[in-house]
Amino acid sequence: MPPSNGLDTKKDFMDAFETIAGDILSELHQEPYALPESGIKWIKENLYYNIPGGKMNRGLSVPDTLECLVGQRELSKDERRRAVILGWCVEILQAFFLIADDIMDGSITRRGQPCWYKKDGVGMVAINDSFILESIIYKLLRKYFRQEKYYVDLLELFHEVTYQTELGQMLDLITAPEGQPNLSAFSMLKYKWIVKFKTAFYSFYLPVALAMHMAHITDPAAFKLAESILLPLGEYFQAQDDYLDCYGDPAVIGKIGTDIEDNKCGWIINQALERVSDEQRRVLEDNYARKDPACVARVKGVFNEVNMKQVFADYEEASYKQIKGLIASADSILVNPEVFERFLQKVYKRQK
Ligand code: DMA
Ligand code: MG
Ligand code: MG
Ligand code: MG
Repeated sequence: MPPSNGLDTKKDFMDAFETIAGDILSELHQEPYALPESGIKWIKENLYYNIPGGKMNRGLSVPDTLECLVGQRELSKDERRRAVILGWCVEILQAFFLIADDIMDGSITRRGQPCWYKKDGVGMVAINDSFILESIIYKLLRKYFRQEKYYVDLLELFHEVTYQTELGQMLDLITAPEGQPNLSAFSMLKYKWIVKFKTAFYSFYLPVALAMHMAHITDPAAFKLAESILLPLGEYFQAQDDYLDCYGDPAVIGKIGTDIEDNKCGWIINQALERVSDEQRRVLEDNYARKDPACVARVKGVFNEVNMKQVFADYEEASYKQIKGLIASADSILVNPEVFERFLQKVYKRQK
């Protein structure tokens, strides 16, 4: 029996991180890099501080999905090892985005510790550190996949998904100019575009598409099918993230919410705007996007008045049903629907 979802899987996954970090650091010791010891120490800290420590759902889902796609037969040791490497590449991509995201969002904590840029002695060096993490993805792909027929597919996929995420982050940021609330610039339509691009492609489509390449799936219809389920799932996931930003427990989610202060076009504000009176709307206009706890409290007060907790609970149920429906009607010859079902179960009603 292949280890499915259990502790072994997680332990194997963590062990592989040591190998990856070792690969990267030992290459930097040698020519042509011969990186001075201070640089080696810095990169080591960058890797260990920023890459592990999350839920690792994205990374773990690459070997998990591959196992599902090959069906009855067990993964070979080599297949599993390489699926795990691809999983870490997704986690590294995520770490790269998060370092930059925390700077741009002015966040304080991440995964229960100070954001990297907030650490003493790091500051804006963090910008370059995020670029280094991105470059490391391509080092690993080259080392472990260069001989594969699908190597170029992996490269193109990482490049495209990175571009998509950056476009999403851009629209997220320009729709939230600092200190200048303009609630009429928000809409659910814009929201959906932002979250599809900033979150859904890299968090949900990418890990599955990587496993599909490893399983030698080449039919474009199979990739389209995966997208048609995983993008809506990603939208639901980001709505949860937005909800938790306001209502989650920082001790559980590992980060302190900043969306109200940051003027974000998030799920809660868009849903609230569809339900407020003129008077409540004025309270939102006067208090949204202000870095003052009293203003944040007034915004949350209006959210409570229009019952956003219940609105979210209803949305969560509706999303679950909608995605269940998408999975049920998917062509199971193209992709084993179990792939999507596992993802859905991982995110449904999550608290962190
Ligand atoms: C997350 O948006 C998107 C990316 C690409 C990191 P966010 O700022 O809501 O994320 P978080 O709540 O984790 O800061
Ligand atoms: Mg953020
Ligand atoms: Mg952000
Ligand atoms: Mg968030």
